[in-house]
Amino acid sequence: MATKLHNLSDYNPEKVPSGKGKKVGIVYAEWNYEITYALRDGAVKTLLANGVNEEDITLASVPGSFELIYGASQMVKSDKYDSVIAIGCVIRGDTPHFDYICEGVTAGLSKLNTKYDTPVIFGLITTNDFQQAKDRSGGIHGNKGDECAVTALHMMAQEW
Ligand code: DLZ
Repeated sequence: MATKLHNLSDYNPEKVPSGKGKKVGIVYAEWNYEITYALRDGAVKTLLANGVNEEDITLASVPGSFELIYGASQMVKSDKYDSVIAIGCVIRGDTPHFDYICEGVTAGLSKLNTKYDTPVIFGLITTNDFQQAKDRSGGIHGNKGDECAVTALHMMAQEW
């Protein structure tokens, strides 16, 4: 029996708010760069397609996903951005620290969201193997970078 593939990044383009005039910081990890670059590029493409100006998108790289906390924190504290997207990829097979890194990044980014007014979007892919990460970074399950961009657009458009 054929398995129905589900694009996890599916969204209704008619319901995505414009990002015109909005400033977005994207911090991305170099670890598993084949994946994180594809996620970053997906996020940039979707932001541009929805009205964000190229000069209003700032990219910053950090060595690994754990450093996303620091990078996102610096971006948020700078007060230059309307939202910050944090992109990383942790693969279970690669590290016995898998759970520690995932929990650390999740807790660190969550804390920023409750402490500061700039929304931080969670773009950390956590998978069992490389193929699963490929499938979610422009493969059969879409691109989580697109999804992060759409999330950022919604969060920036909302009157809180
Ligand atoms: C050390 C490490 C390992 C083993 N695996 C990953 C990974 O799969 N994905 C990732 O983004 N980073 C990994 N890192 C690096 C850590 O995130 C961090 O850069 C180092 O522990 C230094 O703080």
